[in-house]
Amino acid sequence: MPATAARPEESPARRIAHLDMDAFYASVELLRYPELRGLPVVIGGSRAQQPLTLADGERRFARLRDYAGRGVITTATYEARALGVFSAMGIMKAARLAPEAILLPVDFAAYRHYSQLFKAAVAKLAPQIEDRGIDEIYIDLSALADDTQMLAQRIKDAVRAATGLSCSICIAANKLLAKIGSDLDKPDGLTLLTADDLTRRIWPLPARKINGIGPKASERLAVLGIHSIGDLAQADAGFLQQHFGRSYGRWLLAAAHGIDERPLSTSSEPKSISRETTFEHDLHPRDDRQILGGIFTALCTQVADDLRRKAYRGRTIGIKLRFADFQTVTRDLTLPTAIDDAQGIRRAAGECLRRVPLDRKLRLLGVRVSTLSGRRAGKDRAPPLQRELVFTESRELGVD
Ligand code: DCP
Ligand code: MG
Repeated sequence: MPATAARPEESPARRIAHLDMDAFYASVELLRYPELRGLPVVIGGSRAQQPLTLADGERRFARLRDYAGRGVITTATYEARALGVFSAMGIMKAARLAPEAILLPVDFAAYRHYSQLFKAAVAKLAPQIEDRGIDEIYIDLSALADDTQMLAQRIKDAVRAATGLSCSICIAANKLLAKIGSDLDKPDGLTLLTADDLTRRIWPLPARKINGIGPKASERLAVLGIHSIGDLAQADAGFLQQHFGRSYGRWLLAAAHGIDERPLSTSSEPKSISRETTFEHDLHPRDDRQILGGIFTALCTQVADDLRRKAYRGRTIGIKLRFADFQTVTRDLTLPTAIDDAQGIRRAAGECLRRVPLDRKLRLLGVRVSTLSGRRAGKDRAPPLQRELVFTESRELGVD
């Protein structure tokens, strides 16, 4: 009997979506150049491939056949994929397969912008989101009342309304299945996977379709005669553990049976909020006392604003000084209650400052508030500590 049989049943209430944008970079480019719709288009060029706009307004695009260099394709439209051109392929190689395909340069700023737009649109409908990168997210829909199909459609519609772009979404019992499923009906897919679909739709797929079975593992599996997810599901637990180690061997079998109890990692809770600034010119605590005082107060005000905007208070107030020789010193103190006001932060930070000998020029000053508690979530309840928010700023100082 497989090792998975002893595991508890997955809670039927879980509904996890995986959403992945279709041909993401290429689709963003098509918003800008709609005349390229329906054509094989490849994204991967640099400035030299920037389209030229002629006097009559017509645009002239670079073609793959004209490319010389060592660039790599980031993505391609589905029309280009039909010609055998894919992500990570060298552009010169792609040019041999699809010489007439259009080549466009990458514009990460535009892709980041559309990434934020689609994520914000989804967050309005379903706030439990795990961010998996520029074009994919997991969404936990378990707490929502609506019909699964309707929810999926509503999310797709919201993404399209916010961006003009299509995405593929799968809703399943867990992240592992949802991730596999969102690829099944691409592009513009809407896939619902139920327990019955495991043997019918998942088992025939190659083992490498499981997120976590990379090229090396799938090669080793193939050597052992295991090609499909179904083959893996039928494999002996001891055999797998013997070849892949206890932990990975167990995981392989569980994954092939569609078992995955990982929760979404939705938290983006900061563990501290800070502001720091590097001066244009080094400043001396005595000679530039007034300027430094102004900067110090401004940093405290900015941190207080950040705290309020994000609805946090903090108990630990700290400072950071970096001297001209790059020696860095920090001091902090912890208050009995959490605060978020600029005066309180300034007072506490001033106390910290008194504990540093100020006899040399400084190049950086920073103020940090930590031991955060979320105001919305009730008094002084510490949020999970995960990452730091640091706002850095360089500003010009008119030193007289
Ligand atoms: N990307 C990249 N290099 C790769 C793979 C991807 O730069 N080797 C970039 C370009 C893609 C984006 O990441 O547009 C998202 O990757 P996907 O794997 O989701 O690919 P696409 O969104 O382009 O296509 P699909 O419709 O298959 O999701
Ligand atoms: Mg994608």
